[in-house]
Amino acid sequence: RCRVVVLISGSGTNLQAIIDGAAEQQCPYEVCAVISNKPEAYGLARANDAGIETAVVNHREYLDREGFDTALIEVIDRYQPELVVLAGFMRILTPGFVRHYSGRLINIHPSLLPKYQGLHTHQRALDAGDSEHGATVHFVTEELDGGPPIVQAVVPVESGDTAQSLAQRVQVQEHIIYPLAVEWFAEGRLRMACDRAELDGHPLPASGHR
Ligand code: 3YE
Repeated sequence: RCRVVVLISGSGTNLQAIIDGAAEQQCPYEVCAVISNKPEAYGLARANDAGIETAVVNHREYLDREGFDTALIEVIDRYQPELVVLAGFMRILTPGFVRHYSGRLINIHPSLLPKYQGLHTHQRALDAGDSEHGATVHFVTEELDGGPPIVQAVVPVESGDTAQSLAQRVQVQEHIIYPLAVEWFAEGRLRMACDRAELDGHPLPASGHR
């Protein structure tokens, strides 16, 4: 089975969806470790409950971004993962880190990229009066939330929505598309080639289309 390491900073609901996926019959991946930059992250308890190894690499204990990322690489690579999954991991990664895992590092972002890179995406979609919002799984490149998209989920914005109600609707879909993307990768169906994602050898739509 494809060895996956998951990085978290918080409650880990996407982590839980990925753990639940791994428990299904004939799942092509296994979560071999969960690593958090925050010692108090609830996702660590989720991993423990599932019998998965955990580690903390606390960014506050490092002088700079390079030092933190180097330490993180060292811990991740002990598990020899084929895929590294960011699941609510809230640190911007250095070019060196991104290069080290190029083509085997993915993230989920709560917007229909290329719209709303960065933070506060649900409020920004509401403020813009968008009728649709969603989430995007993408390969991680140097540019924050700028890497090739793999799969998007679209949800309607409903009248009376708040950032919280909209976030909830988006998260239901995140928990479907993230395990799906991990499965595709584990089955050898998903690649990053020349800054494009490919599924079964066919290019996936670049950012800006879907
Ligand atoms: N790094 C690169 N490219 C990417 N990290 C993530 C995706 C992604 C990436 O596509 N190079 C919040 C936004 C980061 C922020 O500014 N974080 C601060 C720390 C804040 C904190 O610790 O609470 C920082 O300085 O990194 C994953 C998503 C990152 C979101």
